[in-house]
Amino acid sequence: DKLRLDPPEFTVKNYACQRRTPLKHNNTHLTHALELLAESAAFGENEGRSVAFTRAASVLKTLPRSVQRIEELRGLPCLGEHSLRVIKEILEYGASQEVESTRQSEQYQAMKALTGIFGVGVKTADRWYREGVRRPSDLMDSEQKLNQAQQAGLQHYKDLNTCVSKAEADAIGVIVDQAVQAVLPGAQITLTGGFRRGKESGHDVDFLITHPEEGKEEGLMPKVVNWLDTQGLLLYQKTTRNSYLESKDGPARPPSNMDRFERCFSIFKLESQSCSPPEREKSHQWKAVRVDLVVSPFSQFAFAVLGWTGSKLFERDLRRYAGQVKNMSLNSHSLFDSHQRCFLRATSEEEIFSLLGLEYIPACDRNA
Ligand code: DCP
Ligand code: MG
Repeated sequence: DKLRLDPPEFTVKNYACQRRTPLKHNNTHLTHALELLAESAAFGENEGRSVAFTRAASVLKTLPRSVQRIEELRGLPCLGEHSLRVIKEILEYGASQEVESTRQSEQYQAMKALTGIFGVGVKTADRWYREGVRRPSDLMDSEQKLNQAQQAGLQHYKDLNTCVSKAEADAIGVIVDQAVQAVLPGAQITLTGGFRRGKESGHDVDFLITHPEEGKEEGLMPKVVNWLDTQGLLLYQKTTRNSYLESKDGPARPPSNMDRFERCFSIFKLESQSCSPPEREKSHQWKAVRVDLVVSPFSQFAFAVLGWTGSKLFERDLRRYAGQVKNMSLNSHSLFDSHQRCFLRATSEEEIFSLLGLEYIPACDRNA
């Protein structure tokens, strides 16, 4: 019939790293719904289902205009039966029953609130939920044992669940640069994560630190953290050491996808920017802000920037594409060619895309 003979309305490539995903798009009413189902699946530790909904949402983000009819989606990748059913319902009735009942459910709301505590993952939140915990305040005078991160998370719950603005991220950038220059002149810092993709707000601020002279960056993190701490700028910090071993012909392959840079998960005490000093006296004079610091050797810097810019789905698909299409193994340290059995060097993100045979996607279009 006629419908089948019509060419598809849109064409979209399969992997997120093969297409441009700008920050602003035309289908937020659909993507928010699918992302809520993805989140709920993640709360149920169903990663496959969660990624499937995330991928479906991501495809809709790349479309140049708002979807009106389900038929327009014919031929698009990553849209499973379940996602299509949800989309169809929203297009026809304005909302999806499954999405709305999930949003209202006690379990979803409790898991959302509990995983919103810094230091609390799905496993812990789920255990607490089964033990009757529903809100962060339920933890205040309960028997539950909290580790240091969770204690800090609970203490600064409100601030840490208030979005970080770009202005606040920039203010923290100035402080981090000061700290880094004080302990290692010539070191360079780069804003990564969502803010590098052009987001105007985020849940944390991510920085990558390096030094153009290879080796100079070794042991840098404890010094930076100590400097910040001495200035009274840290409410919490946990530093993990670099566990990555260099071998003769290149970086050794890490056993997992996790990267092994020197890393610091922290909570900054950011003095209020806008208020004048007398106003500051009155009430809240500072804000707790989550900051992630990562130190990379210069030789791995391009891979580190690419790996820490995100989005998470873009990263996932870059790695999947490298493995499935190119028989290569990509992580935040290196690119390994399994066929030639060697590491491929690169000094820029552009080079890495080119080694993967991909068109270069600028950071602002990696909002997959
Ligand atoms: N990342 C990673 N491995 C991790 C954590 C993060 O590869 N264990 C990457 C992918 C993310 C980026 O680093 O896009 C930053 O992580 P965030 O969780 O801070 O995510 P975003 O910065 O993208 O978003 P938000 O605005 O929520 O901070
Ligand atoms: Mg971030």
